[in-house]
Amino acid sequence: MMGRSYMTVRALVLIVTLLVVVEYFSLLQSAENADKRGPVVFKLLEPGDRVGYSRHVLQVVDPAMYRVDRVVDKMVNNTTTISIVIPTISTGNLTSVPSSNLPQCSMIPPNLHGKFPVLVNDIPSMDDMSSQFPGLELGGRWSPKDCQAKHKVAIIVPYRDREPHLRAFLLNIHRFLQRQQVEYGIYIVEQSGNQPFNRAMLMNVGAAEALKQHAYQCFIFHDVDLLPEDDRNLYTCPIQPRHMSVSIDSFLYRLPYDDIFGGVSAMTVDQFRAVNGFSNLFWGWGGEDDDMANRLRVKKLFISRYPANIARYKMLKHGKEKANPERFKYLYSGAKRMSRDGYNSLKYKKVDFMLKKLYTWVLVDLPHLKP
Ligand code: NGS
Repeated sequence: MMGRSYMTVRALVLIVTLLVVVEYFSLLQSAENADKRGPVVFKLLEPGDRVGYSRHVLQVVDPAMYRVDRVVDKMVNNTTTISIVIPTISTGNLTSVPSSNLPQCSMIPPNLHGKFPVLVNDIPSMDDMSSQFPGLELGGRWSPKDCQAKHKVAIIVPYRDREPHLRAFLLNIHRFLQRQQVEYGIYIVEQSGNQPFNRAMLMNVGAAEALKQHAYQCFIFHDVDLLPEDDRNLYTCPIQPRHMSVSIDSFLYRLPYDDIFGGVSAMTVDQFRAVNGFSNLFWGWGGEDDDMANRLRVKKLFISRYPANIARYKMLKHGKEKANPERFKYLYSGAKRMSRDGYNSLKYKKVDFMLKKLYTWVLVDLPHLKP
């Protein structure tokens, strides 16, 4: 009798333990679609480290790193110097009637080259380069002259202190985009000062500034060091958010993990608004793109991709950046915060703004915002 009830208690303890373990793993919502092909490997990923295939970034880190133990109060700069920017997002209509008499551009642009040699040597000065693109309007804007573009795209580039990369980027991207017959503008959003780089916040600023200027339909968020190698990789507005930099030469043209959304990615204005843009809290390298992937999942949006043999990029060489030690904490708690941390809480001080020949330049001071 005693033996039987002892067994029952043991069985109950076992069941409760199992339930706790199951609950714990289900809380790791970001890893919900764990790769079926292999066991989860926990390893701290440093900038530039490459690991085997994983579904989500949280599969390659120690879970202890993303527990929220304490919220560090790092707070706010003098708000009187900061312009609060909560622009109304105008929604472009992809099916709108053309406003000119030109015929609509064809779905498949006629002058594509496919794979083409990316230019990385002997990049001209900005002035010399400008004369290579006589069709550009001020601010690095362009639209096809003999047809009505189907897509109005703002290319948003978070930037600081990489002038040679910027020249190479501009030379390649203008040539590339003009073959694709999209209407576009290039926005270089530069962070002033020496604080850690806040890529995501710069992208929010870029979206706000671009929409103040024109009724863009979508954004392509673009690292300055990535140069597309194949012009069939169309920079059009996506149906579902599109991760564009699928295969990069320095990663041996392999996707590091399935939910990656960094490098180059495209979202419509509506999709961007639905997820409240990017988090403003990621200072330093890493995690902000994974946070966006989580936001997309919460809003039931899916990451789409072109085939890897087309969505190919060359990465320009640069040193490793310092990883943000807090990225896992903010990543793990991101879904809870997304309605109040993002585009609707964005603040920045616009230090300078200029419509240059090859691009629109926005120089900003970014404040630390409350989590
Ligand atoms: C992950 C980062 C992402 C980053 C990706 C690829 O580990 O932000 O590596 O980086 N996530 C975290 O650190 C949480 S790359 O090798 O391209 O520099 O985009």
